[in-house]
Amino acid sequence: MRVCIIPGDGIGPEVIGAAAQVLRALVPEAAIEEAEAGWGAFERHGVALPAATLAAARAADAILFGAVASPSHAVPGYRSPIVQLRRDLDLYANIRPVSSADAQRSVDLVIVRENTEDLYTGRERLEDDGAMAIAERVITRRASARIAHTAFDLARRRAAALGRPGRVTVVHKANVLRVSDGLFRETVLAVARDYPEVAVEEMLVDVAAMRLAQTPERFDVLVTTNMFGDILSDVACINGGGLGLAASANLGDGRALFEPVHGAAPDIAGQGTANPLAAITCVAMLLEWRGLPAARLRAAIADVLRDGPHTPDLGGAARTTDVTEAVLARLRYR
Ligand code: GGG
Repeated sequence: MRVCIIPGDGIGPEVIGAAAQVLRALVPEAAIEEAEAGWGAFERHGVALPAATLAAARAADAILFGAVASPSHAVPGYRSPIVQLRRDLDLYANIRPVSSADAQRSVDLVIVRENTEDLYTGRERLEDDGAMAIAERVITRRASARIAHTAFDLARRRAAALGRPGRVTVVHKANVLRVSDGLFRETVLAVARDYPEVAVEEMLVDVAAMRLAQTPERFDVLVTTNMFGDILSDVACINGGGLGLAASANLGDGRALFEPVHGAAPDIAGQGTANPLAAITCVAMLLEWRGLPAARLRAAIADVLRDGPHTPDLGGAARTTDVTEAVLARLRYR
């Protein structure tokens, strides 16, 4: 198996270093190749996603991506490398599972986010001598239909595995964005008719945000557009112990990139205190996607979550290396 690792900026190298150690321990024969992307790469090479990185990502069986820190102001020549990777590799489905870290709640949901279009196509411009900024929101029937199939297929598989009916919540704002979200809504509801055994409901994005905070147990699979999914998945991951534990998969047909949901966290970068468990959980998702066993790794992560050591985001004082070593130690003895 060829795995391309792209550590990126900030805490990306720290957590991807941990994930690579775990991957090497479980799959010693994996060929791991490192490639650059992000703000650091832009400063070194004048491009945030060098051609060599894109080529390495294309050639790999799977990609492990850390985090990038794109500036919030326009920088000539700079494009977000993760948004570009998702689009160039056609990784159209962003899968963000959340399950409750504490045994008192029974949250077990997955946000399925369309990953290639919406406001993230970068079609923005200034008009009126710079007095007006315009961003084009692109929603297509094709992308909406394929993300809908991803969500309903997932709900069907989860229902079979968990022995209970499946449900998909279609999240949109079609009461205001009548044309763009109107097309998304209509397309997803048409696909729903192919899955009569899966229940379907609609929810406005603002209501979904409130319910994800208030009653997350009620959700199974949510499907939504790119930006709503980006925001809602950060809200949802509060129920799974916070951003330090949230892992995600970006899936295309036969391709996959796995990344922690968290960003580059410049405030703690270089301190050795970043929580590596989201990145390590990405390794579990990668193995499962390849059809390889990941139960030992999942159990090791659960043990460390229960017994510690914990990094500061979980109330502990452990370092990234302590948590990584604890996971590796459990893998040795399991
Ligand atoms: N690992 C996810 C990640 O890097 N999140 C931050 C993010 O998506 N940033 C977009 C960017 O900086 O271009």
